[in-house]
Amino acid sequence: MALADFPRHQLTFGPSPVHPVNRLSDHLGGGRIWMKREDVNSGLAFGGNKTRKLEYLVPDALAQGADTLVSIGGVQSNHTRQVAAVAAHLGMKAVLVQEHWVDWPDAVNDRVGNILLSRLMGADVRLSPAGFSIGFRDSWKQAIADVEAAGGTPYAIPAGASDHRLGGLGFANWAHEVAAQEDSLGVFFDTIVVCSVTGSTHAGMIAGFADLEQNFGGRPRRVIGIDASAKIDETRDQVARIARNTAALIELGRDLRDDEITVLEGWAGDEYGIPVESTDEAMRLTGRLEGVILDPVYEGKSMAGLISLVTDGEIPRDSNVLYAHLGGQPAINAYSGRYH
Ligand code: 5PA
Repeated sequence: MALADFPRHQLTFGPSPVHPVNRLSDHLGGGRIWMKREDVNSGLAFGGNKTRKLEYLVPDALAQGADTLVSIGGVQSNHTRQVAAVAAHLGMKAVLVQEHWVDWPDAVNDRVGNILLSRLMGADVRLSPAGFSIGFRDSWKQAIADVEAAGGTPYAIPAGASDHRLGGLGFANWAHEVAAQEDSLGVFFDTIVVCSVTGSTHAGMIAGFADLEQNFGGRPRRVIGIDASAKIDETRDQVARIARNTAALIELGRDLRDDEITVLEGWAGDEYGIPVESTDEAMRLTGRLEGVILDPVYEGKSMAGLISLVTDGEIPRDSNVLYAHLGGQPAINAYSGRYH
């Protein structure tokens, strides 16, 4: 089945905005940088990259007669907040397992930002002491079993909606959206930069851009993932697996090559969820020059990567670079001890 034939339940406003960030480009003195803004893609609890992925999971959940979305993430997960919003919007319940992914000392870490918003939207929020992992967890299986035991019909959504058959479709569609926007703007983005953790954002893009090239006469381009999990091997494996599954699902018509799957390390610091100096610098620079807010867990790290690649000339001066801003700002409130 071609991508366009998969059922999609629209949760976004429509195509997300694309705009240049000229003061940042001038400051770095390299390629021209633009942003595509998933942080303002929806009216559902500030949106973000998961809202796009969920557009393709929701028809499946509805077809199965589910009444409860069950998902998992860290205490400050953006993903679970978006699941809570989508459940509220559809008149469903949400059960969210929030694990102790980050050892962060902020006193209000489990009371502000994303978790506050999820509670406000009526989700059943369950704190769990388990550490960082993007895999399948007992606590999540237990939550699913609890819903069933209470007579409900759960729909299970893994961390970041990634390790799911349909998880890559949202960003495969994003690639097609970019191509349409390029046509109307008269620009070609030869390089895409995106943050990668559970992997289906980056993986979906790889499959989608390959589809454009293979089946729609598109030009080749680089899609560079910046690891923010500090577990580079796991991220690479996960991105490669989801990209290949998604490519097969949308009937790409060829295998993805290894050189189409690029996840770079160097900006995650030692641990997921803990900002380092380059993260803070990227956040402050983007805030000061553009009035655009990045978070310390994901986008601050991918922007740090972009800044290095542009400054070093790894991304050439004549490049048009599209930075995927994937959202995540609510978590900043849980980092008040660092940014004041
Ligand atoms: C997240 C993920 P992927 O997980 O698809 O690789 O996306 C990485 C990413 N930017 C990038 C933001 C703002 C994100 O929230 N967040 C997770 C969450 O639980 O919120 C899945 C980890």
